[in-house]
Amino acid sequence: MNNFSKKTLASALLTMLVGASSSAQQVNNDALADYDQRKFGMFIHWGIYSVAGGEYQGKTIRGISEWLQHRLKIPVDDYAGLAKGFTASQYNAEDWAQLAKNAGMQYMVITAKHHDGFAMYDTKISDYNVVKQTPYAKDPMLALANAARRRDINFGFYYSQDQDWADPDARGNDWDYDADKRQPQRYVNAKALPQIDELLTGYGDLDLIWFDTPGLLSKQQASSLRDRVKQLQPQAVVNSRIGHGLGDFEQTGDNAIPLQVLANKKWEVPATINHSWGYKKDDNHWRKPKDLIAKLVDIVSKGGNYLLNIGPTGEGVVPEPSRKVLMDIGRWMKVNGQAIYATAACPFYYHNVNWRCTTKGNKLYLHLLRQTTDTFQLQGLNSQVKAARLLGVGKVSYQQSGQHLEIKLPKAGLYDHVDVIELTLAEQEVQVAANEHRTIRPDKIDLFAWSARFRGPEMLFDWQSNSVSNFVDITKAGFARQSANFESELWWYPYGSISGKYQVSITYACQGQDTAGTAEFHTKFANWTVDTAVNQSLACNSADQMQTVSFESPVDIELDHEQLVFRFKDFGKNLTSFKLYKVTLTKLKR
Ligand code: FHN
Repeated sequence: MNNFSKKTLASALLTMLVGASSSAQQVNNDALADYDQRKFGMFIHWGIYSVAGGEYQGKTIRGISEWLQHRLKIPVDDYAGLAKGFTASQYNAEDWAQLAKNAGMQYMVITAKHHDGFAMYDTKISDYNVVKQTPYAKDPMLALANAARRRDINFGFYYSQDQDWADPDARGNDWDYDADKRQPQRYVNAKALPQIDELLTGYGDLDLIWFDTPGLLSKQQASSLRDRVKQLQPQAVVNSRIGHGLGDFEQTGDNAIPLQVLANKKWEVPATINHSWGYKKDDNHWRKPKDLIAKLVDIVSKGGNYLLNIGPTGEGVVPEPSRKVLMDIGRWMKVNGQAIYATAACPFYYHNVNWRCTTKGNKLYLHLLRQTTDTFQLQGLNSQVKAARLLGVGKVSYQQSGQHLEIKLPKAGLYDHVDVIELTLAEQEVQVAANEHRTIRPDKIDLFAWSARFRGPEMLFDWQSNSVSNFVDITKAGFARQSANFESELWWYPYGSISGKYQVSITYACQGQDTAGTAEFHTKFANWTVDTAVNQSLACNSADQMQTVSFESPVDIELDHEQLVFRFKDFGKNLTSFKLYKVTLTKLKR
């Protein structure tokens, strides 16, 4: 099939998936199909916050570095001083684009203006920009856009349309400006719309515009931004953080992966390699290549795209650990990218975190995340397997009897990356037994520690024990207890797939006479307010073996609960040895 017909077929498939509501919003289906096929992108957070790296006048903020100004309530005039340190002396657009290419990334999104309101391009709308305020004194964006395009990497801009801490009429800065006097329409007319126009007219063909934190803008204001994009660059897709349901594709929360396959709409997970988006000097909690490859696989297998972030310094240096991780992912992608790009979501339900799958026509790719024996068993496959091979290695033997498939692997034990088995099927499409189909099981749901978003930077996942450890007693660490402090929490995202009254039980290990503390499980709405919370003291034992404890009270889960959260309400003596394997929700009969 040539490229055009491939694109048209993909576009037709996506139209079927996305359905009528999107066509009413005039989605460019070819562009959306192209975006869907690319799967893996590079996000770049670069601004004058990159100069501070999370430190300002001897204070280090906990949490994400690009929020420095907001956390410390730094007046705009003082914060602007950071621009003097923005030299970009090592910035090399070709090198950044090549890094993305080597990592197997096929699109790129960079912050043209983050919440601080500082434009990282040559805007004529305000002098608060990289050309006028920094010693670098140039526009870094065109070179990057062109470097990306030369490598067939799609290119787009991030634009914070609602928060702008340098504008009295925008949302966010209530330490310099009086929120009551704010006139958002004036800001939209005078800054947001004209800047969006500049970005859409000055940098060639853009593939996407990535809005963020919709906040207070009205539907009419958000529509005016979207209309501008569609008039000036009809092929550019827009993410759902434009607000009011006006996006071409859905944005999950940051680092938030849905529990199960979501194949009825296109979506993307923006994610960090450490825990900050902007460069942060003290954030050395770099995720390992295996963890990130597994996340990529998990996301793509559920129908999403993965937008993975780098945070260069004010000199334009990509921190070495993130560079290294990306190179490792790239090596994996060279062999296994065929099981990622242009694939469709897995048709199976996932009972555990040991494997994920993707499909492409008559190919079924089994991604082995956690394999402890030398055979892999798959239940519920109704298609006939014609051939099986381990990508990068070669043929593997298998036995199929009815709906049961057993594959013999060349080695046993835990691998340090993800191995992929490609099955060639007799049918043009994978057939799955109804009882193994991907719909979430409403009666009993395992929330595995691995599939959660880890909120605290210190938390560690261990593939061997399949559990998360290193929960921090934030009161001891000397941090005030606020949400911004990123205490040790696990967040799961059901995306409307769970509702009802559930018994909560947790499977964990900890060692000693005392407790690990009082665990809390709670539900949250999209605005992050806690709805229902239940708690339970967690006893430890000398054997340090996994045990399951049920909470005394059940929890009510509603369809619009965005997050399900595990955390410690208070901290016991044995917290340091605590390891969480999973939280199980069992539906109670009414
Ligand atoms: O507040 C921002 C944050 O700084 C970062 O840019 C992320 C990336 O998805 N978006 C916002 C929070 O969701």
